[in-house]
Amino acid sequence: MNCPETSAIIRKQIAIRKYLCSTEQEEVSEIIVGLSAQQKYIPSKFFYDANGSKLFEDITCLPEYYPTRTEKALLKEIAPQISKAFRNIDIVELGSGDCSKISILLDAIPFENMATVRYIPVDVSHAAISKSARILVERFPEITVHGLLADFLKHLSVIPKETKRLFCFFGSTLGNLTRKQSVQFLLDLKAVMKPGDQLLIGLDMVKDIKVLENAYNDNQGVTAAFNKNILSSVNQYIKTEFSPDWFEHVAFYNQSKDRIEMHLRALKDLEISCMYLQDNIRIKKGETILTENSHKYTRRHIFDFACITGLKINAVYTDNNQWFSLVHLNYLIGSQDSQ
Ligand code: AVJ
Repeated sequence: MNCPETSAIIRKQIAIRKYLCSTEQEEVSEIIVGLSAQQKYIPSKFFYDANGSKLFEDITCLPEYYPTRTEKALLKEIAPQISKAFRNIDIVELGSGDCSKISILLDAIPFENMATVRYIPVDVSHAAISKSARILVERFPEITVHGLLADFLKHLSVIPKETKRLFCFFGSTLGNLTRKQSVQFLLDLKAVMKPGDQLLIGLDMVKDIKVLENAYNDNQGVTAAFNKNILSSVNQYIKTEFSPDWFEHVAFYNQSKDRIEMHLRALKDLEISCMYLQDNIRIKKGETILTENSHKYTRRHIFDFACITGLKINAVYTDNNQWFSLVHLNYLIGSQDSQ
């Protein structure tokens, strides 16, 4: 498999463009701002260093963590319907991570159309993009991969526009944004979409609180380890010495806001020095740092999103328990005028 011809072909099929700036200044200030707020917080994207990405993969296999498994099964079910018409299309995946979800969709594309399909993963992790690009071109030799090393919250404008596109936003990643932020994000996304483009978005639904809370409080403590691991990411960026042992993992459902909140709760009074701050960071025993919001949705939210963006709901697919939904939206010709 490793002969030079093969790798030459693979190289031709894969291009990766980088749009992230190399300085870490922005990240440093995002963390500092969060730790200086009244309710201290750390932006959730800092979960995903190498160790955190691995722990997240472990989470997706936990018996309590239903979302990934449910979404994949659903995707497998609907893929033939959605993919049969794919020809001359760019499939853009926002926050692509490993390529396991997109593979399910690609698997259902008729073979004769495969060479007209380009896959555009957008992710902040170079490792994730290059690894998944390699796996995909091995598995689908006809396809072209055009990776974008970018933050989809900031760099939507760098996504190629020449061809009609399907935007995929799986995993209920939208749930990390507050309601206000998610509406703004969908409006930003709509603003780069053109008539003929489509959006396929995965959303975790409101359900029995026990099921929700168990999914974020697993028996093996993997979610707790994932939560505490964010501190090592913080230590890297702002050169602090937070210890995971000073905190306990807390995750609960906030019913008034339809979201799981994950926090790190201080087990004792803490004072942490940081070269970027004049004063020490002070945390009282029992005080928490919010590390993640994971919003859950109802049909009402889905219809509101469609209404606000002016995108047309083609279908809302859901599993028998209605635990997870895949929403397929179209940008219809003329729908930019109908708002
Ligand atoms: C990747 C943001 C969808 O909110 O369920 C899993 C991350 N956090 N367990 C989620 C997560 C704790 C996950 N998302």
